[in-house]
Amino acid sequence: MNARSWAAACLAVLAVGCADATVTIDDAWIRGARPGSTVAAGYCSITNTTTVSVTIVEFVGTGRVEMHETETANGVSRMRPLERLTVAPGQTMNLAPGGKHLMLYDFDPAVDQTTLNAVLSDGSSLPVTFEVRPWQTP
Ligand SMILES: [Cu+2]
Repeated sequence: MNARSWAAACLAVLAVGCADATVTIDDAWIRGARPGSTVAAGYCSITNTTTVSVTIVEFVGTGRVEMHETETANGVSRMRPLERLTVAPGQTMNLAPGGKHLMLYDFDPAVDQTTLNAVLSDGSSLPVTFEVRPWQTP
């Protein structure tokens, strides 16, 4: 890349926010709340496109959002909160049923998509649109 196109690329990155240059978040979906509940779970794939570790410190949405991990010990599975999600250089972290996930409290069951902002440890954030699927989705 020559100097001019490099400068143009940097400007493009600045224009859309630095977070776009550090992680990409794909396949973002939410298993909707059960009838009568306002708690939902969110899943996505987080890919670190850089050569250093990238850490997500929180997801921010309209309700309270926590990062959790499901662990099974002695046949009993329980969830524990995670302070951060750190993705190694070039790696993809999958948030999926039975493992790491987002927990959305005060979730509006009527919406069919919602946007959460992934906040990185450097203070930048990345908006991610989550598609809401029925609560029975496996
Ligand atoms: Cu949970």
